[in-house]
Parts: sequence; structure tokens; C-alpha cells
Amino acid sequence: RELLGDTSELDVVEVGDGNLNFVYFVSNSQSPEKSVVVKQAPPFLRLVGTSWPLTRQRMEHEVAALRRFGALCPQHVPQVYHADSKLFLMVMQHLSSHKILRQGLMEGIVYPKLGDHLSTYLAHTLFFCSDLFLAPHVKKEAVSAAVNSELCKITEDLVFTYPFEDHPSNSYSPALPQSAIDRLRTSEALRIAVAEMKWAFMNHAESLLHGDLHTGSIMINQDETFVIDPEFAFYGPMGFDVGAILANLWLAYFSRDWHGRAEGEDPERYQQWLLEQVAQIWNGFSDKFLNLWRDQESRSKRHFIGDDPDKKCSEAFRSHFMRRLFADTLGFAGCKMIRRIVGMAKVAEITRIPDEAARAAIEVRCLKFAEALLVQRQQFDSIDEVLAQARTIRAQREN
Ligand code: SR1
Ligand code: MG
Repeated sequence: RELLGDTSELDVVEVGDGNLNFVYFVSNSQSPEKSVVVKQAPPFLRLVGTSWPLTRQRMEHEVAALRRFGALCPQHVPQVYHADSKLFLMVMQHLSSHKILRQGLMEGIVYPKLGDHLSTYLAHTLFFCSDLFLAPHVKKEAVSAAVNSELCKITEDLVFTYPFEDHPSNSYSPALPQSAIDRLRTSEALRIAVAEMKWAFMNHAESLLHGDLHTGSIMINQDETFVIDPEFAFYGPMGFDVGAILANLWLAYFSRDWHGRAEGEDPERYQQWLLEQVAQIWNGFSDKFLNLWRDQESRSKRHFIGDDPDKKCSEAFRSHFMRRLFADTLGFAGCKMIRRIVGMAKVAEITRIPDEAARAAIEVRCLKFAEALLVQRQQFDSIDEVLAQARTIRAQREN
């Protein structure tokens, strides 16, 4: 009532386009600027319907994660006004002047603050929920409170397993060459790399993750960026969140060859901007994360590795840590790209390419790049090297 005023006449419209839940805009009919979002978890997966039952407790995970992330990074997380654990719903801030990032990228919109905002969000949420900041017992209790087995199982299946086998939930573009599909099932190096990422996802409880950080989970305008929808939140490997964002920017990059031309532009300018965002997100995240870590150690006068008066070993450990995190990020990004091409839940920038041959050609490039990310993840020395690989694979399009 405080937010909506007189609630005797409300306009309610269902607007959700996600795979799991229902989302409603609720506004005062007389003063539509008074509005909120109501999000409710039905006892099934929205994408499939009642034949795929799902417990409604996922709403509690989402509310808890929004509150936690909101406390750490209020400028990038919408406010939760109210949560009802019996109705499995929450009432939250209506971001009325923001657009889903995936949609904005398909329209070719430049967001000048994207890289800075997302790198801040990642650095703050991933650092402050980890053992680099929390006391060991607090972290362990947080891990246990955030166990989210049901939604993690969806990711374990749909991201790390089914796309690499002959599974009925997969679907393939009609023109996608059989050799590209076979490769996902038969390349030993690729299968091992994916299994390593799956193992890390299931076992490396490093920090509280959003768990589904694709460009459909981000709302944006020219000034502000908000991260929504953390129902998949759990304690997992940090690179899973970072990799999810990068994967989706790379899907936007490769698919721009279609969307850019369809809009009568030279796609390369926007593609260049997309790759700059990838570099800004990784480099910005890495710098901000390391600064938070160094500040924390100076303030607490305690090094994670133990006594280290000249900080030499601490700095060396930090650089090992970031190298491993970078490799993880690339590996997870590879898995995320592959699942969006051949798995069950697809993305609009690919599915909305009506020309079958053009779509398949873009999908093949995405798969090639994803494979390189996975198999060579420990060989890449910098994000610039990875971007050079993306450009090389895109340049092969005429062959
Ligand atoms: C079966 S749910 C499909 C996908 O939707 C969510 O956004 C997650 O990415 C999940 O894997
Ligand atoms: Mg979602």
C-alpha cells in the first residue's frame, strides 16, 4: 500500500519471459508510476509446464540471494520490498526505465557503463562472500544455508551433461552439420575439459554465485545496471558467474553478423564494442577484486596465506589465484555457449536468425570458439589473446 497508494484498482499484467517463474507488473490504475514487480514461483518449470515439477522453495533462494547481493552492491541489485514464503512470491522494485540486456544487445544499443558496472558487481559479490573476507565458520554456515540442490541439478544436466550426449532434450538447427554435433560427443579433449568444469561446479564452494548470470538476468539503461533473477544462487566456483556473462557477450558477438546486417549496418563496429566490454569486464573485475583483497589484508593485518611481512608470497599467490580463476572463467564460458546452441534452453540472438544456413554458420563458429575456450583455457595468458581467437574464428566465416 505504501508503494502503490490506493490499491482498490490495480492493473496487473504478466510479463515474464524467463524459463522458471511468473513475473507481474502491478500498478495503480490511476497513477501508473506507482508500480511494483511481483514474482511468483509455480510448482513446475514454466518453460515446460506441469510435466516438469519443481519445488517452490527456489523463491526463498532468490530472495535470500537478492538480499545478500543487495547489501553488498545496492547500486546493482533491485530492492526486495516484501517476501511471502507461503505464497512463494516476492514484491520488488519495478525497473521501469530499464531493458533486458539481451534485448538491448540485439538492438545494437551501446551501454557506456556496462563493463564498469558488471565488473564492480562481480568483484563485490564474489569477494565478500568468499573465505578471503568471511570468517571460516561464517562462510561454512553460509555454504550450508545456500545449498540449492534442485536448481544445481538442472545446471549439472543442462549445461555440463546433456549437450554432450545424444539426449532427447537437445535440439539442433536443421542446417547444423552432423560433424559439429558429433564433435561434441567424440572429442576426448573436449569431454575431459567439460567434465573438469562439471567437477569444479559441483565441488568448489568458493563464493555465493548468482548461478545464472546471462544477459537475460541483467536490466540496463544508459546510467544504471541491475542484476536480477538469482534463483540458481549457491556456493560454487567464482568463474561460473564471470564465465556466464562473457559467454553471453560472445554469443552476441558472433550472432551480430546476422543482426547487424539485417539492420543494414556494418556489424564490425558493434562487435568491436562487444569485445571491449568483455575485456573491461575481465580486467575490471580482476583489478577490483585484487584491490578489495589487498585492502582487506591491510585492514585486518592478516594475510590469507599466513605471516608474510614483505607481502611477496601473498602477491605471488594472488597471481596464481587469478590465473586459475581466468582458466575457470573461460572453461565455464565454453560450456555455457555450447548449451545455448545445442541444449534445451536457447537464446533469442541465435533462435531469431530465420535464415537456416546463416544461423547454422554462426552456431558452428560459436561451437568452435567454445571448444577453444574449454580445451585451451590454461594456455591463454590474457583476455586479449582470447579476443584475438574470437576474431580469428569470426574471420573464417567466408571459408
Ligand atoms: C530448465 S530451465 C532452463 C534454463 O533456464 C534458466 O535460465 C537456466 O539457465 C536453466 O538452465
Ligand atoms: Mg532466470
